[in-house]
This record gives sequence, C-alpha cells and structure tokens, in this order.
Amino acid sequence: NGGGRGSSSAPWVSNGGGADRVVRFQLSPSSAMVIQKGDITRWFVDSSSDAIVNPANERMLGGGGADGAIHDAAGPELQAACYNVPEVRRGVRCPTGEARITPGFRLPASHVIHTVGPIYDADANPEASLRSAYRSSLRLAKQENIQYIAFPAISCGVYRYPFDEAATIAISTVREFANDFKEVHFVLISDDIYKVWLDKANKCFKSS
Ligand code: AR6
Repeated sequence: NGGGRGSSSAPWVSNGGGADRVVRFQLSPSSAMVIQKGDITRWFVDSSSDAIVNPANERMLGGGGADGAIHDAAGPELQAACYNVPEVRRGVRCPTGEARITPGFRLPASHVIHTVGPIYDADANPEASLRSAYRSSLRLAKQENIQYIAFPAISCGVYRYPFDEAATIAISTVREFANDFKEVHFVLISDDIYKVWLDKANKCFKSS
C-alpha cells in the first residue's frame, strides 16, 4: 500500500489503529492533511499529479537518509536529472530553504520536489529556513499543478532538527495552503516522529 489511499474521511478520527495508521485532518472542505507511518519511497496516489518531497542537500546529487533511499528507488535517471538542474553557485543547485522539481522516474510517485532544510546547529535561523523549505516546496507544487504531495520530516534526521519544533513549523506551514491541494501527507518512518507529529496535529486542530 502506497499509503495514499484508504484513509478515513472524518476529521480528527484515526483509522482505529489499523496497519497503516493513517490519520486525516480536514484543512478545508476540499483539502486534507494526512499523517501516516511509512516509507516515503513507496508513497503514491493514483494520479499523475502526485509528488514526494526529498530532504536533499544543496548539491542535490544524493546522500544518505531519505535522499539516499529516494535515489535508490528512483534509479540513476534521477541523479542525471538533478545533475541537469543549473547551479546557482559552485556546487549549489538548491540553496537551503528553496525547492526544485524533477520527475519521479522509477518511483511510484510521478514527481520529486527536492528541498533543503537547515542543519539545525549550523543555521543562523533554523526556524525560518525550515519554514521556507516547506513553503517553497508547497509553492512550487502549486505552480506545477500537483494535487497530492507527501513530506517526510525534513531536517529531522542527519540535520538534527528537534522533532517537536519541526512538527509545529511543518503543520502550521501546511495550513497556510489549506485550499491549494487535495491532500498534503506527512509520511513518517519512525514511531517516535509519527507520534510527535500526530500529537502536534491533534493540538493544532483542536485549538482552532
Ligand atoms: N521514508 C520516510 N522518512 C524517512 C525515510 C523514508 N524512506 N528515510 C529516512 N526518513 P534525513 P535531513 C526520515 O536524514 O535531516 C541526506 O544525506 C528520517 O528518519 O533523510 O533533512 C541528504 O543528502 C528523518 O526523520 O534528512 C542531506 O545531506 C527524516 O526522514 C541530509 O541527509 C529526514 O531525515 C538531509 O538531512
């Protein structure tokens, strides 16, 4: 299961702890935020207007973590496409906080939006940079008529951003785009991050 389907339609109600652990929050009458455990390389919906977001680095030629897994699953065509993204300065194809798009090649998802989150301990303003990474990804997706988009927890691995703060930024930024997508997914690979995201979403959506 790519995780893009089968979620409950009621807002704030979980699927009863089913295998997918998919929880859906209504952003607007026509748009939902979906939080689920899973592997982003396997995510798709049955639409050519879907995209996964790759937590890349500024060089954009692959790396470890989710970036490595996405490149492995997409095949060498993805690296070739990334290589063709013009450098804005030597060795930098996508500056921190920006986003670029490529096809998904052998991935189940049709597109990959590459974004670069902040290195938590090295960025002068990690909060602004992380917000910018989410915002740039969503803006670019909107421009490209993407209707379903899936994010991992950007910067929460190799770049060591604290989960709780990252979840607040991620969810509040997605809510700025409440009318722009059919579904915005968070696909979280570990139990601990999934729980942090879900707790944060439950709090955000109850208090509004
Ligand atoms: N599906 C979903 N989430 C995943 C997957 C997956 N297959 N694999 C890892 N995660 P990271 P960053 C989670 O390190 O912190 C790379 O080397 C992971 O557990 O992938 O933004 C790049 O080239 C964590 O919660 O990205 C950059 O150099 C989250 O995805 C650098 O790492 C993000 O972890 C970017 O670091």
